[in-house]
Amino acid sequence: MAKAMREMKEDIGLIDLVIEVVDARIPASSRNPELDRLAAGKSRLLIFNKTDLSDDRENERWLKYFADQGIVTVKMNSKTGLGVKDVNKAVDAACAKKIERDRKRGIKERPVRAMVVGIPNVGKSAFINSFAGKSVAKAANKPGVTRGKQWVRLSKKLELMDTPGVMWPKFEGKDVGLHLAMTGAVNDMILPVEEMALNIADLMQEIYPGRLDEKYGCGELKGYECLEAVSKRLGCLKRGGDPDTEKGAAALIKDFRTGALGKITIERVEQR
Ligand SMILES: Nc1nc2c(ncn2[C@@H]2O[C@H](COP(=O)(O)OP(=O)(O)O)[C@@H](O)[C@H]2O)c(=O)[nH]1
Ligand SMILES: [Mg+2]
Repeated sequence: MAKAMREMKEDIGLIDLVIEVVDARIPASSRNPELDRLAAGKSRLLIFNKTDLSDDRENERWLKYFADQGIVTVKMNSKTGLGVKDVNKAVDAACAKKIERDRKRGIKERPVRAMVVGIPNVGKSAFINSFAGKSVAKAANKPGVTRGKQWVRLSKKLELMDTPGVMWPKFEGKDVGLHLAMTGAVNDMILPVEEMALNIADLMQEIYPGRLDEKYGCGELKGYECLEAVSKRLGCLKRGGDPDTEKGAAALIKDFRTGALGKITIERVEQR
Protein backbone atom coordinates (compact mmCIF):
# COMPACT_ATOMS: atom_id res chain seq x y z
CA MET A 1 0.00 0.00 0.00
CA ALA A 2 2.91 2.36 0.65
CA LYS A 3 3.98 1.56 -2.91
CA ALA A 4 0.49 2.29 -4.26
CA MET A 5 0.52 5.62 -2.44
CA ARG A 6 3.95 6.52 -3.82
CA GLU A 7 2.83 5.66 -7.34
CA MET A 8 -0.26 7.75 -6.95
CA LYS A 9 1.78 10.73 -5.79
CA GLU A 10 3.82 10.42 -8.99
CA ASP A 11 0.78 9.94 -11.20
CA ILE A 12 -1.14 12.82 -9.71
CA GLY A 13 1.56 15.21 -10.95
CA LEU A 14 0.34 14.51 -14.50
CA ILE A 15 -3.30 15.14 -13.70
CA ASP A 16 -5.62 18.13 -14.10
CA LEU A 17 -8.84 16.62 -12.78
CA VAL A 18 -9.06 14.26 -9.80
CA ILE A 19 -12.23 12.15 -9.72
CA GLU A 20 -12.62 10.75 -6.23
CA VAL A 21 -14.94 7.78 -5.73
CA VAL A 22 -16.54 7.27 -2.31
CA ASP A 23 -19.00 4.70 -0.95
CA ALA A 24 -22.27 6.55 -0.32
CA ARG A 25 -23.01 4.31 2.67
CA ILE A 26 -19.88 5.50 4.47
CA PRO A 27 -19.00 8.89 2.99
CA ALA A 28 -16.64 9.72 5.86
CA SER A 29 -14.68 6.48 6.27
CA SER A 30 -14.33 5.86 2.53
CA ARG A 31 -12.43 9.12 2.01
CA ASN A 32 -8.83 9.78 2.88
CA PRO A 33 -8.25 13.43 3.81
CA GLU A 34 -4.66 13.01 2.63
CA LEU A 35 -6.05 13.46 -0.88
CA ASP A 36 -6.72 17.14 -0.17
CA ARG A 37 -2.99 17.64 0.17
CA LEU A 38 -2.04 15.40 -2.76
CA ALA A 39 -4.56 17.02 -5.08
CA ALA A 40 -4.07 20.62 -3.97
CA GLY A 41 -4.61 22.97 -6.91
CA LYS A 42 -6.30 20.33 -9.09
CA SER A 43 -9.89 20.36 -10.28
CA ARG A 44 -11.90 17.93 -8.17
CA LEU A 45 -15.04 15.88 -8.61
CA LEU A 46 -16.60 13.61 -6.01
CA ILE A 47 -18.46 10.49 -7.15
CA PHE A 48 -21.01 9.34 -4.63
CA ASN A 49 -21.00 5.68 -5.65
CA LYS A 50 -23.17 2.68 -4.72
CA THR A 51 -26.21 4.92 -4.32
CA ASP A 52 -28.32 1.87 -5.20
CA LEU A 53 -27.39 0.64 -1.71
CA SER A 54 -27.49 3.90 0.24
CA ASP A 55 -30.41 5.79 1.76
CA ASP A 56 -31.90 8.37 -0.66
CA ARG A 57 -32.68 10.86 2.09
CA GLU A 58 -29.16 10.67 3.53
CA ASN A 59 -27.68 10.97 0.02
CA GLU A 60 -29.38 14.33 -0.38
CA ARG A 61 -28.17 15.52 3.00
CA TRP A 62 -24.57 14.54 2.17
CA LEU A 63 -24.78 16.18 -1.23
CA LYS A 64 -25.84 19.40 0.41
CA TYR A 65 -23.04 19.06 2.96
CA PHE A 66 -20.45 18.72 0.18
CA ALA A 67 -22.05 21.44 -1.95
CA ASP A 68 -21.80 23.81 1.02
CA GLN A 69 -18.04 23.14 0.95
CA GLY A 70 -17.90 23.90 -2.76
CA ILE A 71 -17.31 20.24 -3.69
CA VAL A 72 -19.07 19.14 -6.87
CA THR A 73 -20.64 15.75 -6.11
CA VAL A 74 -22.51 13.37 -8.41
CA LYS A 75 -24.57 10.34 -7.41
CA MET A 76 -23.71 7.14 -9.23
CA ASN A 77 -24.55 3.48 -9.53
CA SER A 78 -21.53 2.09 -11.31
CA LYS A 79 -23.10 -1.33 -11.66
CA THR A 80 -25.86 -0.07 -13.96
CA GLY A 81 -24.30 3.18 -15.15
CA LEU A 82 -27.10 5.25 -13.66
CA GLY A 83 -25.75 8.75 -13.07
CA VAL A 84 -23.18 8.70 -15.84
CA LYS A 85 -24.93 11.54 -17.72
CA ASP A 86 -24.56 13.79 -14.70
CA VAL A 87 -20.93 12.76 -14.38
CA ASN A 88 -20.35 13.72 -18.00
CA LYS A 89 -21.92 17.13 -17.41
CA ALA A 90 -19.78 17.76 -14.32
CA VAL A 91 -16.62 16.59 -16.11
CA ASP A 92 -17.41 18.80 -19.14
CA ALA A 93 -17.85 21.78 -16.83
CA ALA A 94 -14.55 21.07 -15.09
CA CYS A 95 -12.79 20.67 -18.48
CA ALA A 96 -14.28 23.92 -19.82
CA LYS A 97 -12.99 25.79 -16.79
CA LYS A 98 -9.51 24.33 -17.15
CA ILE A 99 -9.34 25.00 -20.89
CA GLU A 100 -10.51 28.57 -20.34
CA ARG A 101 -7.89 29.08 -17.64
CA ASP A 102 -5.15 27.76 -19.94
CA ARG A 103 -6.36 29.95 -22.80
CA LYS A 104 -6.23 33.07 -20.64
CA ARG A 105 -2.68 32.26 -19.63
CA GLY A 106 -1.76 31.72 -23.28
CA ILE A 107 -1.20 27.98 -22.83
CA LYS A 108 -1.90 25.95 -25.97
CA GLU A 109 -5.04 23.87 -25.76
CA ARG A 110 -4.50 20.25 -24.81
CA PRO A 111 -6.82 17.58 -23.46
CA VAL A 112 -7.65 17.61 -19.78
CA ARG A 113 -6.12 14.66 -18.01
CA ALA A 114 -8.20 12.94 -15.39
CA MET A 115 -7.55 10.21 -12.88
CA VAL A 116 -9.96 8.23 -10.74
CA VAL A 117 -8.88 7.73 -7.14
CA GLY A 118 -10.30 6.09 -4.05
CA ILE A 119 -9.84 3.46 -1.39
CA PRO A 120 -10.08 -0.23 -2.34
CA ASN A 121 -13.50 -1.63 -3.25
CA VAL A 122 -15.37 1.68 -3.53
CA GLY A 123 -16.01 0.82 -7.18
CA LYS A 124 -13.24 2.68 -9.01
CA SER A 125 -12.92 0.04 -11.73
CA ALA A 126 -16.68 -0.34 -12.09
CA PHE A 127 -16.98 3.44 -12.31
CA ILE A 128 -14.31 3.68 -14.99
CA ASN A 129 -16.15 1.00 -16.97
CA SER A 130 -19.42 2.95 -16.76
CA PHE A 131 -17.84 6.30 -17.43
CA ALA A 132 -15.50 5.26 -20.22
CA GLY A 133 -18.25 3.13 -21.72
CA LYS A 134 -16.04 0.15 -22.36
CA SER A 135 -14.11 -2.34 -20.34
CA VAL A 136 -10.95 -0.39 -19.78
CA ALA A 137 -10.69 -1.57 -16.20
CA LYS A 138 -11.35 -4.92 -14.70
CA ALA A 139 -13.93 -4.94 -11.91
CA ALA A 140 -13.58 -7.59 -9.26
CA ASN A 141 -14.85 -8.00 -5.75
CA LYS A 142 -11.34 -7.99 -4.33
CA PRO A 143 -9.20 -5.04 -3.31
CA GLY A 144 -6.23 -4.25 -5.49
CA VAL A 145 -6.97 -6.21 -8.65
CA THR A 146 -6.00 -3.46 -11.07
CA ARG A 147 -2.41 -3.13 -12.40
CA GLY A 148 -0.52 -1.32 -15.19
CA LYS A 149 -0.95 2.18 -16.66
CA GLN A 150 -2.31 3.74 -19.86
CA TRP A 151 -4.31 6.71 -21.09
CA VAL A 152 -7.76 6.31 -22.54
CA ARG A 153 -8.87 9.08 -24.85
CA LEU A 154 -12.52 9.76 -24.06
CA SER A 155 -12.98 12.81 -26.26
CA LYS A 156 -11.00 15.57 -27.93
CA LYS A 157 -11.02 17.29 -24.57
CA LEU A 158 -10.48 14.48 -22.11
CA GLU A 159 -7.98 11.73 -21.40
CA LEU A 160 -8.39 9.32 -18.53
CA MET A 161 -5.68 7.34 -16.83
CA ASP A 162 -6.97 3.80 -17.28
CA THR A 163 -5.87 2.61 -13.86
CA PRO A 164 -7.21 4.26 -10.75
CA GLY A 165 -5.14 5.68 -7.93
CA VAL A 166 -5.47 3.55 -4.83
CA MET A 167 -5.54 5.23 -1.44
CA TRP A 168 -5.55 3.34 1.81
CA PRO A 169 -8.36 4.36 4.15
CA LYS A 170 -7.40 6.44 7.13
CA PHE A 171 -8.02 4.24 10.15
CA GLU A 172 -8.58 7.10 12.56
CA GLY A 173 -11.64 7.63 14.65
CA LYS A 174 -13.44 4.91 16.53
CA ASP A 175 -15.70 3.38 13.90
CA VAL A 176 -13.74 3.76 10.66
CA GLY A 177 -12.39 0.20 10.57
CA LEU A 178 -15.71 -1.24 11.66
CA HIS A 179 -17.71 0.61 9.02
CA LEU A 180 -15.25 -0.33 6.29
CA ALA A 181 -15.50 -3.97 7.35
CA MET A 182 -19.30 -3.85 7.55
CA THR A 183 -19.59 -2.72 3.94
CA GLY A 184 -16.94 -5.19 2.80
CA ALA A 185 -14.41 -2.52 1.83
CA VAL A 186 -11.72 -4.19 3.90
CA ASN A 187 -11.05 -7.79 4.65
CA ASP A 188 -13.84 -9.68 6.40
CA MET A 189 -11.38 -11.26 8.79
CA ILE A 190 -10.95 -8.03 10.74
CA LEU A 191 -13.72 -9.37 12.98
CA PRO A 192 -15.04 -12.91 13.51
CA VAL A 193 -18.24 -13.43 11.52
CA GLU A 194 -20.55 -13.53 14.52
CA GLU A 195 -19.09 -10.41 16.06
CA MET A 196 -19.50 -8.56 12.79
CA ALA A 197 -23.12 -9.69 12.58
CA LEU A 198 -23.78 -8.54 16.16
CA ASN A 199 -22.44 -5.11 15.29
CA ILE A 200 -24.63 -4.97 12.20
CA ALA A 201 -27.73 -6.16 14.07
CA ASP A 202 -27.31 -3.59 16.83
CA LEU A 203 -26.60 -0.81 14.38
CA MET A 204 -29.67 -1.67 12.30
CA GLN A 205 -31.92 -1.78 15.37
CA GLU A 206 -30.62 1.66 16.26
CA ILE A 207 -30.58 3.53 12.94
CA TYR A 208 -33.25 1.63 10.97
CA PRO A 209 -35.64 0.30 13.63
CA GLY A 210 -38.19 -2.16 12.25
CA ARG A 211 -36.15 -3.29 9.26
CA LEU A 212 -34.71 -6.41 10.87
CA ASP A 213 -38.07 -7.31 12.32
CA GLU A 214 -39.70 -6.97 8.91
CA LYS A 215 -37.17 -9.33 7.38
CA TYR A 216 -36.54 -11.78 10.20
CA GLY A 217 -39.37 -11.32 12.72
CA CYS A 218 -36.87 -10.60 15.48
CA GLY A 219 -38.74 -7.72 17.12
CA GLU A 220 -36.52 -5.25 18.88
CA LEU A 221 -34.04 -7.86 20.09
CA LYS A 222 -30.41 -6.85 20.13
CA GLY A 223 -27.07 -8.58 20.44
CA TYR A 224 -26.82 -12.34 20.60
CA GLU A 225 -30.55 -12.84 21.19
CA CYS A 226 -31.21 -11.05 17.95
CA LEU A 227 -28.70 -13.19 16.10
CA GLU A 228 -30.28 -16.34 17.50
CA ALA A 229 -33.73 -15.20 16.37
CA VAL A 230 -32.42 -14.36 12.89
CA SER A 231 -30.69 -17.75 12.62
CA LYS A 232 -33.87 -19.58 13.65
CA ARG A 233 -36.00 -17.64 11.20
CA LEU A 234 -33.57 -18.46 8.39
CA GLY A 235 -33.60 -22.13 9.34
CA CYS A 236 -29.93 -22.05 10.30
CA LEU A 237 -29.98 -24.77 12.94
CA LYS A 238 -27.44 -27.13 14.36
CA ARG A 239 -28.05 -30.83 14.79
CA GLY A 240 -30.24 -30.97 17.87
CA GLY A 241 -32.05 -27.78 16.88
CA ASP A 242 -30.04 -24.98 18.46
CA PRO A 243 -29.61 -21.93 16.25
CA ASP A 244 -26.45 -22.05 14.14
CA THR A 245 -25.46 -18.44 14.76
CA GLU A 246 -22.39 -18.64 12.59
CA LYS A 247 -24.46 -19.51 9.54
CA GLY A 248 -27.10 -16.97 10.56
CA ALA A 249 -24.41 -14.33 10.96
CA ALA A 250 -23.05 -14.94 7.46
CA ALA A 251 -26.56 -14.62 6.01
CA LEU A 252 -27.26 -11.42 7.92
CA ILE A 253 -24.01 -9.84 6.77
CA LYS A 254 -24.80 -10.76 3.18
CA ASP A 255 -28.32 -9.30 3.39
CA PHE A 256 -26.92 -6.10 4.87
CA ARG A 257 -24.30 -5.68 2.14
CA THR A 258 -26.45 -6.56 -0.84
CA GLY A 259 -29.39 -4.29 -0.02
CA ALA A 260 -31.75 -7.08 1.09
CA LEU A 261 -32.34 -5.07 4.30
CA GLY A 262 -33.16 -1.97 2.28
CA LYS A 263 -31.05 1.05 1.45
CA ILE A 264 -28.67 1.86 4.25
CA THR A 265 -26.45 4.82 5.08
CA ILE A 266 -24.23 4.06 8.05
CA GLU A 267 -22.55 7.43 8.43
CA ARG A 268 -24.60 10.56 8.87
CA VAL A 269 -23.96 14.21 8.16
CA GLU A 270 -24.85 15.21 11.71
CA GLN A 271 -21.96 13.12 13.05
CA ARG A 272 -19.50 15.33 11.18
N1 LIG B 1 -24.23 -2.24 -5.71
C1 LIG B 1 -23.17 -1.65 -6.26
N2 LIG B 1 -22.01 -2.31 -6.34
C2 LIG B 1 -20.96 -1.69 -6.91
C3 LIG B 1 -21.04 -0.37 -7.42
N3 LIG B 1 -19.82 -0.04 -7.91
C4 LIG B 1 -19.04 -1.11 -7.71
N4 LIG B 1 -19.71 -2.11 -7.10
C5 LIG B 1 -19.18 -3.43 -6.68
O1 LIG B 1 -18.20 -3.21 -5.69
C6 LIG B 1 -17.15 -4.18 -5.83
C7 LIG B 1 -15.82 -3.48 -5.99
O2 LIG B 1 -15.80 -2.79 -7.21
P1 LIG B 1 -14.46 -2.43 -7.99
O3 LIG B 1 -14.82 -1.60 -9.15
O4 LIG B 1 -13.64 -3.66 -8.23
O5 LIG B 1 -13.73 -1.54 -6.85
P2 LIG B 1 -12.25 -0.90 -6.85
O6 LIG B 1 -11.43 -1.76 -5.94
O7 LIG B 1 -12.44 0.48 -6.26
O8 LIG B 1 -11.77 -0.85 -8.25
C8 LIG B 1 -17.54 -5.04 -7.03
O9 LIG B 1 -18.21 -6.19 -6.55
C9 LIG B 1 -18.49 -4.16 -7.81
O10 LIG B 1 -19.40 -4.90 -8.57
C10 LIG B 1 -22.30 0.31 -7.31
O11 LIG B 1 -22.47 1.48 -7.71
N5 LIG B 1 -23.32 -0.39 -6.73
MG1 LIG C 1 -10.13 -1.83 -9.17
